[in-house]
Amino acid sequence: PDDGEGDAGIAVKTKPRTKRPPLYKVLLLNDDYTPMEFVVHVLERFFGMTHAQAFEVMLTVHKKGVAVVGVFSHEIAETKVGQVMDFARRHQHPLQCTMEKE
Ligand code: NFA
Repeated sequence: PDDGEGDAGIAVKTKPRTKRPPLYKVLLLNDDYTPMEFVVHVLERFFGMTHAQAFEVMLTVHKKGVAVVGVFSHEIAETKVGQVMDFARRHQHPLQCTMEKE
């Protein structure tokens, strides 16, 4: 605990620093095999997008190769990635979802 004094009894200011937790981008990657409708469904189901939003984001991934589909705390991002990877594997689609520190 900083008592606000240096070794020689000199007052030393310590800035009150509030620490915000780091955020993580969740990325969806394009592939040649996952059906477009499946990707749209994933975006609606796990990222709370409307059908129109989901379709738009799906097309961005399809055309650009990758897109950020959300930004979350580490724990929430990990959960989303796990849910998408699980769901894709259960339906035997190669869809890939990853996360990276913002
Ligand atoms: N490229 C896939 C197709 O043409 C669709 C897709 C979009 C897959 C976004 C993965 C992510 N069926």
